[in-house]
Amino acid sequence: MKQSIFLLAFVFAAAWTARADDVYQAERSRWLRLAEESKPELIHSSHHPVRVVKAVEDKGAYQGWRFETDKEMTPERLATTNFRQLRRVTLDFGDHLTGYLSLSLRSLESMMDAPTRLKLFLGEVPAEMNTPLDPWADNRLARSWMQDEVVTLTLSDKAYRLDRRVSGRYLTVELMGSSSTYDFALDSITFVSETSAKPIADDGLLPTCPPIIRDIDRVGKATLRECMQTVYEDGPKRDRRLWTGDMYLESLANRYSFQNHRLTKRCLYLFAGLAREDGILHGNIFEYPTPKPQIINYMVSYNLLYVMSLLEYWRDTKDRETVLDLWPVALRQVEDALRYVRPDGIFDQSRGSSWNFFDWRPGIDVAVCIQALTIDALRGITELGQELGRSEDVKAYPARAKLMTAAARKQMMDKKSGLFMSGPDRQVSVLSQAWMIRAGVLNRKEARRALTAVLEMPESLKPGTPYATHYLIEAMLLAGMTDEAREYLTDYWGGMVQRGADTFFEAYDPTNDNLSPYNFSPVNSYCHAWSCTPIYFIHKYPEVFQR
Ligand code: RAM
Repeated sequence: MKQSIFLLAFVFAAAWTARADDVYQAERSRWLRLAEESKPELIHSSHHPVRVVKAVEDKGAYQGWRFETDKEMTPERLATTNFRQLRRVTLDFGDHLTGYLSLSLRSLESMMDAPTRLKLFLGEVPAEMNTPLDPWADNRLARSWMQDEVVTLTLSDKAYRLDRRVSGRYLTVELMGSSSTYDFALDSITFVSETSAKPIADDGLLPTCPPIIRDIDRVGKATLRECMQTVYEDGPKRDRRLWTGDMYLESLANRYSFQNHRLTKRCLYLFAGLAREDGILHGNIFEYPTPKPQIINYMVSYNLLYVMSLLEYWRDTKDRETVLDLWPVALRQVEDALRYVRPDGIFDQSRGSSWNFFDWRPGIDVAVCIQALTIDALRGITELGQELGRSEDVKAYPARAKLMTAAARKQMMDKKSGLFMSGPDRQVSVLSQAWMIRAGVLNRKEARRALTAVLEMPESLKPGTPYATHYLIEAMLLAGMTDEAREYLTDYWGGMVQRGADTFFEAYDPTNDNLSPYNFSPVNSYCHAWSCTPIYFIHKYPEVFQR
């Protein structure tokens, strides 16, 4: 008895201390309620296959595979064809969709006297559906991200809905087992798609806009539409979660397209409501069954982009109430970043365990990038503080930014070439220059010189994702390299369009089709939020991209 009272007291005390240490204790549940209240309605629409296709291995096609129309079969004919004999078919829905798949088995003159087992495989791009998946190597992401499902249907003439939300354009159905006397056809193949992005009537482009830019804008919007669910997802096939870095870019593209600022508000509140007890944010969040953070991802780089997202949300909405409400969260992230900054003004990554993500390019050194982003966030939060009437909270930051700027120039920049060199091996990457330009550490002339040189250097590390490329384009525009920015954007994102992209890919390198952060390109996401940002550039700078 005595022992259990003691235990109870201990548990109570522990819980109390935990709560007392929770810096957002008073706000957490309200923040999560506000997030819930800003949850958008999903808009549903039904789709049916537009054609039956055949896979063709073709060295000239993206990743070596393409689909061509099957001349002998159509979706209509499929509905009366005996699938017991056909056994396998690939269908094309004509567009990238996210949602739920259903179908039924239609009896053709005989009765279903045994269950029917099918394999359904939904994919985003042709190669994904034509590359053997097994054996699945240990160093890859989970095998179960692949959307191949074995299902057993026990009733004929009744719609079967696949439980799992899927995302893609192509569907292969394969017969795995059925009664040898049961003749049936695949019928009512339907994809009910969902998104929270309301259709936009006008593409908002000038009549002078070149066709390739129109295409890039259209594919960018399709990408964002697919990722705009009840949060800004990163990829609707994979990873289906909210990441700060992706949210930041999606919210910029949202400004020039769907303009759903309530969704941004929801995401900002979700991050805040699920922050650690010491006030630091988690890099990503799962929404279902109830919102939860993935606690392994402590990312100062992404936390600083939360600050920048709040600034952009302010610019979009002037919603003082929300921004002031989340102001302590923004300040806390900046304070945490400053914990890494040595007295000499250098961000020292060894002072903590942050994963400072900037690109998936193998071997990228991010010391320069995180230095630059911290400077940028100091400027961003100072601007926001001043606009909110919170100058007092940010009064120390301009001097910190100045110190970090001087330190970057002194310790990270090579005087002769004018290039930033990152880490102990003095790595020269495009991204280091891009982030320093964004942070305003280089003037226009220096910026132009650095970018021109680094892009020409064969040995410099180039961006490996559209995420990283976004910051390169931004830097080019800041450096006044408008022709170069237009050309790069057109080549890079236009390259994906020319390779058949319905939506923009998570990882893309025009020189390496099979580039994959996960050592296996089929598990890449081919509709990835962070890749939709040409929308932002095309509409923000019409004089550069639309004339
Ligand atoms: C991947 C996803 C996501 C990104 C993180 C850092 O898992 O592509 O979009 O933000 O990495």
